[in-house]
Amino acid sequence: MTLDPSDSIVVLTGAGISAESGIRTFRDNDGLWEDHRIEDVATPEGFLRDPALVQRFYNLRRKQLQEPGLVPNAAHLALVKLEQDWQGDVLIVTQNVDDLHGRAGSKALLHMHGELNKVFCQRCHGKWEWLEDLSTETPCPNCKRPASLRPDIVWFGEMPYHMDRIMLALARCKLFIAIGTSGLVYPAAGFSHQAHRALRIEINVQETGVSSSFDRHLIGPAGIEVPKLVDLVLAGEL
Ligand code: BV8
Repeated sequence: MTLDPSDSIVVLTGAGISAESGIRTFRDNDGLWEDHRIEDVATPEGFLRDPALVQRFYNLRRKQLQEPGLVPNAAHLALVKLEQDWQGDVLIVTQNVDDLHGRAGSKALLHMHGELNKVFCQRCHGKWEWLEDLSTETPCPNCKRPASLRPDIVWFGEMPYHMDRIMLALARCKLFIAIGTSGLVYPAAGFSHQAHRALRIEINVQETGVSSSFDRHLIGPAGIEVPKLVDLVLAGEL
C-alpha cells in the first residue's frame, strides 16, 4: 500500500506506550489497585461511595508523573517526529491520562479519557491544571465550595472527550495505528472499525482481542516498533 504524503494519519495509544517509561499498565496487575478493581475505583459511583479512596488513587498516579526518571520514551518521540515530518495531518488520540505525549512535544493530541494533571469543579465546572494532591476538602479556586473538585478523568460510564473530532478523523484517515492498547475498553476499542478507509496497523507485545480488525501486526515493545514504523512511513516504504 502506498500512502500519499497528503494523507491523514490517526494514532491511538494506550497504557502500553507508557510502560517503557515506567508507568504500569492497567492489565499488568489484572486491573487491580489496593485490592480494588479499577472499574470500581474509576467510576462516578466509586467516587460517591468513597471519595477519599478515589482521590488517593489519583493523587498517587499524579505524583508518579513528577518522578525525575519518568520521561517520554522512544515511542513518544517517534510520534512527534511523524507529526513534524509528515506532510498530511497526524492526530494522536490517547486513552492515557499521563502527560508523556505532551512532554514529548506532540501538538495534535487528544486525551479522550482526560488528564491526571487537570481537575474540574462539579459545581461551577471550572477546570484547572493541578499538580498537587487533591483532598475531599480542597475548595474550588473559583466558587470556593469545598469537596467539589474531582480529577479531570473520564471514568467508566462517562462519555469520553472529543468524540466528534475523533470520529471525523477516523473516517477520513488513510493510516490508523493502535499502539499499546488491549482493545478492552470502548469506544476506543471500536476505532479500528471506524477507520474503514485506512490501512490498520497494531503495535503490541502480544495479540489482543481486537487484532483481527487490523491489517498488520508489529509484535514487540513500542520503544522499538514505533520508531521503525515511523521511519518506514516517512520513507514512503510502508
Ligand atoms: C462509555 C480513565 C458511554 C481512568 C479509563 C460492555 C461491553 C462494551 C463496553 C462496555 C461494557 N460495559 C461497560 C462498557 C463501557 C465501558 C467499557 O468499555 N468497559 C470495559 C471494561 C468493558 N466504557 C466506558 O464506560 C467508556 N464510556 O462507554 O460511555 C456513554 C454513552 C452515553 C453517555 C454517557 C456514557 C469510558 C471508558 C473510559 C474509562 N476510563 N481511563 C483512569 O485512567 O484511571 S479507561 C482505562 O483503560 C485507561 O484509560 C486505559 O488507557 C484504558 C484502556 O486500557 P489500555 O490503555 O488498553 O491498557 P491495558 O493495560 O488494558 O493494555 C495495555 C496494552 O499494552 C496490553 O495489550 C499490553 O499487551 C500492551 N503493552 C504492554 N507493554 C507494552 C505494550 N505494548 C507495546 N509496548 C509495550 N512495552
